[in-house]
Amino acid sequence: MSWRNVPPRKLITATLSVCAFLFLIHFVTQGPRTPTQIQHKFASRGLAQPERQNTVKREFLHAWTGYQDHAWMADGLLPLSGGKKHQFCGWSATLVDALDSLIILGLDEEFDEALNATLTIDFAESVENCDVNLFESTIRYLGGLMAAYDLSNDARILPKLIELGDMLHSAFDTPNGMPCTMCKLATKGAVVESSENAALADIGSLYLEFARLSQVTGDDKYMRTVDRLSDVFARSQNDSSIPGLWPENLGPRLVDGPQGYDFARKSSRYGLGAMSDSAYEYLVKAHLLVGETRSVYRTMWDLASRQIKRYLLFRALIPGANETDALFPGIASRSLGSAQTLLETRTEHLACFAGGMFAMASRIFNNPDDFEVGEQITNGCVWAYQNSPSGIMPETLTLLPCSVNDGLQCDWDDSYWGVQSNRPENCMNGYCQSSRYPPGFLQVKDPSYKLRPEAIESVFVMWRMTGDEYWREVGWEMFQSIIEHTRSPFGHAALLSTMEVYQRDTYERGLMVRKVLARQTDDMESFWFAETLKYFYLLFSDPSLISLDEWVLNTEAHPFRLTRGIRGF
Ligand code: DMJ
Repeated sequence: MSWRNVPPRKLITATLSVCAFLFLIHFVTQGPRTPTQIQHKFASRGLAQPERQNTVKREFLHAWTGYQDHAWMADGLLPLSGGKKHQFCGWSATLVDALDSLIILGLDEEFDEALNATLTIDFAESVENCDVNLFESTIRYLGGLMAAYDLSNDARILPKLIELGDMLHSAFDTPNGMPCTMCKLATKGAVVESSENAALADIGSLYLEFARLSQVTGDDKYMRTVDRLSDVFARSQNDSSIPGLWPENLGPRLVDGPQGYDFARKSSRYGLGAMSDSAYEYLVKAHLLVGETRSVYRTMWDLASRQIKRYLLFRALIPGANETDALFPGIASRSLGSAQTLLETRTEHLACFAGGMFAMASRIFNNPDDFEVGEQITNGCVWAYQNSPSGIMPETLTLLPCSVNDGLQCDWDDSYWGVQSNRPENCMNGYCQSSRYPPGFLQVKDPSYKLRPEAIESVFVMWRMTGDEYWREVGWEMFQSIIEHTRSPFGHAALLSTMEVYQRDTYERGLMVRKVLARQTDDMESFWFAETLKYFYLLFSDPSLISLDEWVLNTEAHPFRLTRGIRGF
């Protein structure tokens, strides 16, 4: 029987059945449209490591008690002397920066006390005498308050967010709408001029906080302002001497002038560390927050990430390089119009965040190869921790690039290392650092450790994205080294040098113990609470706590909720 003979009703029923079947197949294989999944699909709950978590919490409390007792409401505690410091206009930076960590670590009483104190801060007070650091105030104060609000839903925080947000927003009340990065701001009517020079990170990492402020208040003025700023970044991305990258210094005042392209020509140095870092991180994270409505972040990331891989990342000659499989971010220079790019193979602790950034970007932008790049950058930082005399990576570290003469020759070669590390440029007054330091550490210009989070941040992201316990093991080693060397009478102290350790007699529970320790210095930045200890705690927690699929962390590790429309417009 031909289909022509089939009665029309039967034909329609058959057609509908086929359609329904095809739809079912499509639904089963493709599923409904789900948001991008960043975290590994953990098979079960109960993956916390409570003993390790408690150890982290104990250390947090040790430093927090020091702050409560000796520096309450100051910007920072001096962990050796028990003194306090004024750093960011005296609005209690440590207090505000730590708020959401207190919630995450389950320190409820401490959080209540800290929040009540925070609500008494008058952000307008003392501002007349203080140059407001726009970047630091945005990421620490505004970010800290925002995360406390997103996590606690405490309505009392909202007016404070607006009070501070409005003041910081007034930094954009300039003739060309570009911000002043270090200005005296007042809540109302501030007249300011945009900065002549600004570090890339200082104006490139304001998006998340102001955009989220619009989402939670329903007032889109903050988001409009940072949208305009992002457009300037997008327009200028190919103006620099390495198109696709922005140099370490920018010229906000030049935007829209006759030589607007000079905005991105203030410097010819490019990196992922100090001055630049979070500007690239925010391309990825801004896309997470608003990417469905603004494609500009994806476009900028595509261009930038290609050039980062091409010009900034390098392989280094380190023992066991092939097994370690590490990549390091360096610093590139190229003058305008030149075809020659110089790479300084000095890597920074600050740039270690790039491991997590590339790994997350690989999922968000569906670019699987970038996951490996992220993993390799993280491997490099872990290598530097594991091989330094203190078990902690120094602030900066110069490495010998693998020889490119015969392909990429990364096999360790003692004699090659000997010759290279004794070259005059690697020595001072005839004294070569590499003779004191472990193989692979060519020069250490800044051997300090400032309690920074970037390496553990990337280790944390790798764990959450892979579920591979290896990352928790290396993270635990890092934690132990850091605590061993930094624990001090009132908190945890930054280190003068990670590369030199000395025998010291200390007392523990009344007994004298001889330890080999690094020298400390009397400083403890607020990011110790906001970031470093939080990342350690989250590494050992169940992965559902601050899931990377539900939260986006600002560059100070403050989580902002990703649920669209919940309180926003
Ligand atoms: C923090 O304030 C932030 O992570 C910032 O992006 C870079 N520097 C410090 C931590 O090292």
